[in-house]
Amino acid sequence: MRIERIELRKIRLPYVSVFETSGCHEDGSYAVVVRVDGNGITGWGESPVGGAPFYNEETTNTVWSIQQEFLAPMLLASELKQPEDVTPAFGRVRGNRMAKAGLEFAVWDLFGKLEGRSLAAMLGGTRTRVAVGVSVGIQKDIDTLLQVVDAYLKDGYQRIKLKIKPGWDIEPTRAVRNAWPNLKLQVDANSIYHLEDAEHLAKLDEFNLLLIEQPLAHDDIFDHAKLKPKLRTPLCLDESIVSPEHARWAIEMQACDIINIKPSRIGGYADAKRIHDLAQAAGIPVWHGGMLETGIGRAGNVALASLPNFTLPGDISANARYFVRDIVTNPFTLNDDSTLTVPTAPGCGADVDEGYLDEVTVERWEMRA
Ligand code: OSB
Ligand code: MG
Repeated sequence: MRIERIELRKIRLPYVSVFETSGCHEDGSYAVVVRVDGNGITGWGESPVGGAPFYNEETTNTVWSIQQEFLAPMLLASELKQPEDVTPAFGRVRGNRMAKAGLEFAVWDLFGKLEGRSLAAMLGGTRTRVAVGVSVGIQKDIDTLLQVVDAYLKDGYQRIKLKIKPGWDIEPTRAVRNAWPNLKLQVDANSIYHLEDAEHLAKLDEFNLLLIEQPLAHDDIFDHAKLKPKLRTPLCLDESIVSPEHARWAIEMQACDIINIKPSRIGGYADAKRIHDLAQAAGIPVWHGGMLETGIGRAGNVALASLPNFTLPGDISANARYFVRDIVTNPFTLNDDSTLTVPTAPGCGADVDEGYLDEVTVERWEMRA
């Protein structure tokens, strides 16, 4: 089949609260929402990129530009037998994986609707519910942090991730661990430390954490391999794993115990599934990260997380944790076992609220074959 029309939108959708990490301050979604049409069917996707290049190199404007100048024409020129054909069609474009992912997602959604299959079924999902937790941003003080965590636990979330940075690491983690001795707890440094901080990071070992995520540079694998034997806490990579090759290198170098999979960071579901499969073969567990997605990306995340090697709870909270009103009419709600239910409808399962999407759209662009 051929894609006949591609539509891109920049949106501005405020978060319920500011989300702060060691490098980012996110007050809302600056995603690019993608619509593709072909064979009379519409597919939706999302590049859940930040407004600034503080997580990875991409921004709303780089995604916008690369999609318009290169990826959209490449996609319109491609004969697609299956959604997996999108990744090689974009093969000449280096990097820019969030830009690729938004379009690839939309093609999976379209094929799913065409074939009457859910995204989870197409990807090989084996669960009907996926375990999830909440990623808690850096707070102004420890009392506030304890109140924020308490509120999420009262909402029913059974796993908490704390964002850490120098000056906000050992003591906040200690405070949360002391307040909830049996809580499933993990931390994420978003690339802010250096190998010389190994001894400092080892102070986290006493808190019985599920994992520490991406302590060292966003593009590093080598120093993580040196850091890993210095920590008892399992080491997880996020930013550094941008392709199946990077996952293989990290596994062969023993740079991590666990991998965080975000399809947007990796350029799409097809390569995300490849990473899942090769980690599974190597005995490395994976879990599903998040990029504060709207309901479109979120539905796809839940589908992907239904694959068997996603054995730790994901950063895929219910839509209401992020937005007062999302751009879908069927938001996820948390089940009482701290899970979300995997969509079974054809495609990714998100029902886009086109009226509200129009309201939050700040710029629109389209291209026809
Ligand atoms: O590193 O996992 C991260 C959000 C934006 C950028 C990077 C990260 C995050 C999160 C949020 O931790 C997870 C979520 O979507 O809830
Ligand atoms: Mg992370």
